[in-house]
Amino acid sequence: MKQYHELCEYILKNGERREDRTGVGTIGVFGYQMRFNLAEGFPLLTTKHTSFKLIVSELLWFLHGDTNIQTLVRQNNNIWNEWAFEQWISSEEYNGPNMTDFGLRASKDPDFKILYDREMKAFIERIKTDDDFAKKYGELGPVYGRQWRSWETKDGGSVDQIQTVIESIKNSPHSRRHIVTAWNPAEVDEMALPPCHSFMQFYVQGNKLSCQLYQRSADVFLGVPFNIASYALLVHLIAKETGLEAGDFVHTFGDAHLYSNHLDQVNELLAREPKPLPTITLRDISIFDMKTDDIQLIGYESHPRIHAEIAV
Ligand code: THF
Repeated sequence: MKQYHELCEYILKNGERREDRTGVGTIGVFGYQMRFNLAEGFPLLTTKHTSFKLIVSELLWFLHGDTNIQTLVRQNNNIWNEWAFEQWISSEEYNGPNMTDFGLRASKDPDFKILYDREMKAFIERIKTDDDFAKKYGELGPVYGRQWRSWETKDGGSVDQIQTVIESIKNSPHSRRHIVTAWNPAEVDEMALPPCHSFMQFYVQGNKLSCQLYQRSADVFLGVPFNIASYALLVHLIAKETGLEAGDFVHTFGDAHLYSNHLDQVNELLAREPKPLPTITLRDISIFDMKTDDIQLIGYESHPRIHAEIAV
């Protein structure tokens, strides 16, 4: 995936140092665009192992309108744990050791990291097994799933943006209003994390369905490989539901950054030779009924995973 390597190289060359919310520090640029022709293969990064299973379970979680991490952790998907944990440790009910700034402290203090790992493990175990606890502390607020499937309206009703966009693609392919937005200004404050991939538009030309995403903030080493594959898969799913072929995925960025503790890893990745892209197959059922096993990745060959710490 030349496009991803070029993005990393562009930031290494042009990125400027910035302090950020997490305290880790980044180098970043503002404004960048990549394009993936999905007929050339499925854009799952080959220069480090990237878990397709995690990408599928997260996307189906969004598509099912779910906003509680219980569903994810029961499928061993732990990518949203930190944001639920943050809410738990700042609640009245939490009376364990002080976990303020756990992400930053765990990366600097090995003794604290042991303590943190233990608390996190106990938290996730409780989310998995205790439904009442999960209802309260596994909930991330009105994040992607809620906005995509049931954006709340003034009169107390709701808008299913995904269903609506599927209908508009089918009924009026050349419309310039095939929009889904997760950015709901009235509810941003209630979300554990305001949506990073915030706004998408679909586009039909001939029998090809394309999609452009506006991503306001992008963690290029950890998040972006997931984000590319996730939206590429979404294009395949919506194309299937509307009887079209997958066209281009256009990925547009606001603040695209590399965290300062990911730079060695980026250079290691850039030194690797890309391998041919895999493909995917979908079971012939409605995308709303799909489970993880209905989406198969074929012929994925990759270099080994490169570990990096997530900034919280
Ligand atoms: N916050 C930050 N700082 N970066 C992000 O990429 C990000 N996301 C989501 C929400 N907040 C974010 C969560 N997505 C991983 C990947 C995607 C994530 C979160 C974490 C991650 O750690 N990936 C590891 C593998 C993890 C595993 O195997 O369990 C990796 O090596 O790829 C972007 O939308």
